Amino acid sequence: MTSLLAIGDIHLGRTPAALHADLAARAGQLGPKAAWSRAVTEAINHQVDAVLLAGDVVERSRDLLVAYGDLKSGVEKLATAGIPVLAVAGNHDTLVLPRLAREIEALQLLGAEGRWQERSVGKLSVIGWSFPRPQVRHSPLKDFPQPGEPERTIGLLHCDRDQAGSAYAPVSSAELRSAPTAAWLLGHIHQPDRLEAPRPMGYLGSLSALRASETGPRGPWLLTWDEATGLAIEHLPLAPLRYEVLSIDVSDLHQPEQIAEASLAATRKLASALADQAFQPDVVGLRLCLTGTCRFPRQLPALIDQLVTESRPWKEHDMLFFIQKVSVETTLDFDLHAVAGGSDPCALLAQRVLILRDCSHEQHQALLDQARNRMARIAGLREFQPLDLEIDDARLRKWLEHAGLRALLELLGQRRGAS
Ligand SMILES: [Mn+2]
Repeated sequence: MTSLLAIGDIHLGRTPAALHADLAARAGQLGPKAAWSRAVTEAINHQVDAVLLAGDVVERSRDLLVAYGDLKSGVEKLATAGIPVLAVAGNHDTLVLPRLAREIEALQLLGAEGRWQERSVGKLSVIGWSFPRPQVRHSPLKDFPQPGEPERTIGLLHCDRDQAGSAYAPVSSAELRSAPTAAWLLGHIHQPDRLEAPRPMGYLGSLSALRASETGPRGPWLLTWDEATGLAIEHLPLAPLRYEVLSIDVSDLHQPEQIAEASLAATRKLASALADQAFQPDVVGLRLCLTGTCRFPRQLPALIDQLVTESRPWKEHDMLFFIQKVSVETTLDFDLHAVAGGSDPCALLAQRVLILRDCSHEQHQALLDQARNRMARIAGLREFQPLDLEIDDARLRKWLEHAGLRALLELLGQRRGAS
């Protein structure tokens, strides 16, 4: 049997973002460095034949020393255990990975200078291609060579799949499918694909969550091959930090305070599901999503603010949980069409919300354009320029609808004089 541990984007040198302030001191044990060290241990425990790195190993291409120590100690541990490391360079590490490969003997760069290169590992063969410079606008698969034994060849590539015109090695799914390999293990996109036998093909995903939006399990993949059964692949979600979306239906809640209890109950359920799995994260950042019909919409903004800023991490099943974000997807307890029927300010506002929701309405585009002009002026202010805000129609519509409904709730509340 031959086995490989395949690792997607590590981004050594990046510190985990969006941690709770109480956990700031532990950031170093929750980020890429810690996940890399766990992956090394796992590779040694499984006695794999090689570790594969699919690019973006380091965060910044210029800083040799930021990633050098951590990468080197892992690679050397693997070398001592007789496990070679094969890496392709991604767009982030065109300068630093070749330099690291020269400095660290056991680290082998595959496909330098943008030329495909094949290496045999046990009974398998790994073929890879490295970014020769930070931007490559053509598909590396254009000059993919015919491997000796395609049914035993594993392709390793950092690329932008199905994004024609991308500056990061654009390839199409069709190209990948028709290339003669037994598997494609890809780097670049941080959301892991569902990699499955008999022909695993897709993104390995980031080794650990680099942003709070990178939700769900993160870790390396264990690929095994034997003569009788062929390829098998398994995700090992060993990253110490994980973000999870928790949906909470608020329809049956009568008081705003009950949201905290509902969040605890949902977290307990998640915790016991995680406890049953082979790997548990140390820390879980919760992204609560409130759904259903809310009986106290006016109190929601203040409550959410409080949940995010005042709640502290708590422990369930030996894992620490904290609330990272709360988003509101609740529906209203009033009929927007009925409100829009009148002629008062509430009605005028409700009419515009309805126009926002109706793409075919004659005033729809004009409303968006008007808002874009106003927002572009603000986004263009020197203070906000680093945000590099892209104001596309979809985001604009969401922002406007959100603001419109919030104002409408306030107005309706004032009209009723209560709640
Ligand atoms: Mn990346």
